[in-house]
Amino acid sequence: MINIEEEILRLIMDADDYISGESVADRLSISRSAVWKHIRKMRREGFRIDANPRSGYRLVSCPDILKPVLIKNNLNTNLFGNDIVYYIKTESTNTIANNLAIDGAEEGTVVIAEEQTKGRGRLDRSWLSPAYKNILMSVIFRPNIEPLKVFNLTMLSSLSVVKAIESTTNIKAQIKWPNDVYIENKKVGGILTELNAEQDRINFAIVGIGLNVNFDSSRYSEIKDIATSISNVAGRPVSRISLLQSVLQELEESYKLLKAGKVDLIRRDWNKHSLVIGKPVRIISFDKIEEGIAESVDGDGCLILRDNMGKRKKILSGDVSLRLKE
Ligand code: BTX
Repeated sequence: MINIEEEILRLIMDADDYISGESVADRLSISRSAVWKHIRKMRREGFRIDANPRSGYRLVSCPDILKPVLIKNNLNTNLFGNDIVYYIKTESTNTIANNLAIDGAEEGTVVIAEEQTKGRGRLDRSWLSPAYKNILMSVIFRPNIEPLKVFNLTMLSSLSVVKAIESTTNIKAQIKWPNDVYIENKKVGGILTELNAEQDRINFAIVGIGLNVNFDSSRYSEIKDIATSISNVAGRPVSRISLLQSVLQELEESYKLLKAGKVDLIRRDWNKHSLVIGKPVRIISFDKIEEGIAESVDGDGCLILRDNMGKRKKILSGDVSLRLKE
């Protein structure tokens, strides 16, 4: 189904200068007054569009909202972001992406929301995010890997987020095993990977990414001591569109490596960005607490912990939380 508003926007975005209302109307087979009605609606959304009775319309500037047409503009990917599904408000982008994937949506489909009413993290935890401030997205993967190797998707996604933050803002970000992104020892983002699989093959996986961009986390008592946002660290607002485009581009690069069997390259890079490797940590699961040094992460995504007796232990990421020891 074509979205007329997005089509109008695409036409005025692609025009170097003014484009006449008549030409927009003709190309979309709608009336000139219908074009004008959509333009007024877009202006209310924050688009600055110059309207000149003789020359037509000219786009002056766009708001930082995550409409697909704005994300696709100058996006250099072949897979990730070909199909973008956009919600102003939804329950959880992971739930929507899961439903779309069950209905056969293509690999690389991205679901984006400005706000979630039931955003979730691991272990039934919730993910907080005010509307229009952050990035809330889910990506459909249909990888040809064994279910046991699904951690590779979490790994390449967290690495992509870190690289996107660095290339767009120059801010150094790190990865806290298994799925969190940190800046200056505070959580700035998280990855939630959910799997639909048979015993020996993956039907699809949904990778949900929550990233705090222009969010004042100090206003949320539940997380104010542990969370930060990119704008907090940068000291200025950051373009969510550029950041999201960069995440998609990085995902595309890393996924190419995964498909080419070069997962070791991804792991090496991921380890370089790790916040925990080499550090004393505490691993908390529902029935016990273990302490030791986080030594490495193996091919299945397990953390290799050297405990205080010098014994190596393999920790599964599934149901544990990791804390860095002071
Ligand atoms: P997690 O389980 O590691 O993190 C959840 C925990 O993080 C919460 O219990 C809370 O303490 C803290 N937290 C909640 N919100 C924030 C925030 N905005 N910033 C920092 N800390 C926070 C991490 O799970 C994975 C989160 C994935 C979220 C995305 S958003 C798009 C997609 N849809 C969806 O429902 N989930 C994913």
